[in-house]
Amino acid sequence: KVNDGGPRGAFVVLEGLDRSGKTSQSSKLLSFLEGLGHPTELWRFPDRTTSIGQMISAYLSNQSQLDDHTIHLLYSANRWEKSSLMETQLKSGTTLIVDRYSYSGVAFSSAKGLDFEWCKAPEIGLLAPDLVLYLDIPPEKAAERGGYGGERYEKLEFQRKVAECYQALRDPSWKIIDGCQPMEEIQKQFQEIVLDHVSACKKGRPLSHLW
Ligand code: FDM
Repeated sequence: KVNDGGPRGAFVVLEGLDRSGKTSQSSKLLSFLEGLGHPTELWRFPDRTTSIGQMISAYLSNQSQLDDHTIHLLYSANRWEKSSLMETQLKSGTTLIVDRYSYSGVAFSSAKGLDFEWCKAPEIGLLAPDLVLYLDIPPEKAAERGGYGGERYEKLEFQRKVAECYQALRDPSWKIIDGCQPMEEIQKQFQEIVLDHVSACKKGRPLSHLW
């Protein structure tokens, strides 16, 4: 059913460590695509607006404690609860720029020591992005940018482990962009790559599933 290959919006995911610049770059991408007249929405995970998202938010701000497996499954459930809307939007021709997805899910939980394959399992069957843009920045550089807030994972030691886990997840289709370049430079590179995918999806490209 999903695999009909008709014209649709592109599903673009931005990944990277905390403070790598994903959030600024994703809003820039949104205005760029909108400016060209492409219907586009900016999404992010965790989506803190749902009731599952509120549980995640409370956990991240240390207002609640949850077992590592439990929080992992909540993150995954938070993606599953949005997945049919995601499919509808893509099929209606809307491009989705998504700030974090299953890759964050696996990288952050396996950085805590959970089994890598176990972490991947609940993501099986979710829509696969057309493009993963990885903003590559050394954990030390990210920490120097300051503004590591008080959230649970915003600690240098932990971010180092997350970087290693992202490394293990990377596949050759990912676009790795040097996150230490000036913002405008990154923006230009993003724009070019994303436009290619928007055009390809507009012509028709089947949706696929993880992993
Ligand atoms: N995070 C995010 C996870 O641990 N698993 C996930 O599946 C996702 C989507 O949540 F530290 C972590 C990554 C980050 C935190 O993300 C909140 P934002 O981008 O700072 O809201």
